[in-house]
Amino acid sequence: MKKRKKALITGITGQDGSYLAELLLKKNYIVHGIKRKSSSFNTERVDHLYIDPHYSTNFYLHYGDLTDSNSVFNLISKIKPDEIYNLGAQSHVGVSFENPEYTSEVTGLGTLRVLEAMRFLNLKKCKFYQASTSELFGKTFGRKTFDEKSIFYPQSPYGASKLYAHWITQIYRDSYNMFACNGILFNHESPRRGETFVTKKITRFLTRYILGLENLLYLGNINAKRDWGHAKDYVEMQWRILQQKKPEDYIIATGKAYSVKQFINEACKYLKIKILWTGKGKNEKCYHIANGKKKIFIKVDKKYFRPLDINYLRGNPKRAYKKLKFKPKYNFYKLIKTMIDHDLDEAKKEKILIENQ
Ligand code: NAP
Ligand code: G4F
Repeated sequence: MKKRKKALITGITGQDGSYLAELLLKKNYIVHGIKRKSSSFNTERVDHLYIDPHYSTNFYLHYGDLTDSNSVFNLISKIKPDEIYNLGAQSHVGVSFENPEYTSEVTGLGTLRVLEAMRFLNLKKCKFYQASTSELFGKTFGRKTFDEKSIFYPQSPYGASKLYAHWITQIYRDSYNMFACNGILFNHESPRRGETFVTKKITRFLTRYILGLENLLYLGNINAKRDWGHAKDYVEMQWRILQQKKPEDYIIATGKAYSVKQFINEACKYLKIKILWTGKGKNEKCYHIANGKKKIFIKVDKKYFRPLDINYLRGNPKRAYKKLKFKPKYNFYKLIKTMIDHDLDEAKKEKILIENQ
């Protein structure tokens, strides 16, 4: 009988970690994940996968932290995984300006800690996936798209930390002949996206707004453009990257870019909310038009602007199309619908709870 593969996922409680765990379990892997100690439950995204380990299960959660070499080393040594997916990170670009040192510890050095444990334990057959990012490209210099050969010029402490992680992954691959790969993923969203990222902030607000649970949304740079895909499509590529013959780095993107404002417009269209934009830059406002009246419901607030931002990111996924047979199931419009449908259900449940209080 074929031996079942063991995977270790750092960041299993996050958006990608939860989808990847589902995918690997479907592929008959035994899945181990590292979760951080928190004062309240932080496993909401994977609770449906959890089975009390006193019963038969293929899914295990372990306490650990990417800032703690001992926990990383001990877990890798105990589990001896066939594949490690390093998805754990302080992943919020805005927050990285407020907590740059912590971001570097987790997002940058955390990667080194995993690679060093693999090297020290001589896990020659273990494959390693690093969650690299389009934030590495940073400044556009007039470039229209970014591919595997584009130069990096990050614009945030997060981007700089990820750049270190990206290079250290390549350096370990070349120095120690490790099967270590970077997936350079452009923005990917889903109903499980963290509430402080812009897409989720919008879909959550709009669905709660139409049910009367919220009144006003404040946003930052709404003219920024991103290449937005769905996390479910992207985690499948994370797995495929590790199934290739040679360890290589890949761009995963849709090849299309839309602004935050376009995201709002499409979301409102889907919810049949009639809107009107006025003003420019920090004075830009969005009105909801209903019953012959207009009411401000989205405003720009300088609090949400970053000291530096990237205005435009669009990937060129040609290589992934060809080599990984990447064929995304979601486009921008389907992504928005999926997020809205989900958030509307959540808002309805919330409203019922409030009404029954
Ligand atoms: P996410 O939802 O923010 O998840 C991040 C995960 O990392 C969470 O499980 C979090 O745990 C964990 N984590 C944070 N600090 C940690 C620490 N000190 N030790 C161990 N784990 C820690 O991020 P995501 O969207 O799933 O993204 C997954 C990875 O891909 C990240 O590395 C991100 O930087 C990268 N990436 C994301 C995108 C995107 O558009 N989503 C694009 C390119 C690259 P808690 O649940 O306890 O917070
Ligand atoms: O949703 P965001 O915070 O995502 P961002 O900064 O692009 O980073 C995400 O994607 C990266 C891949 O490119 C990942 F590596 C990273 O881990 C993360 O998942 O912001 C998107 C854009 C930015 O330009 C931001 O300035 O939206 C703009 N924005 C405008 N108003 C806002 C807001 N972003 C947030 N989070 N909140 C706002 O109110």
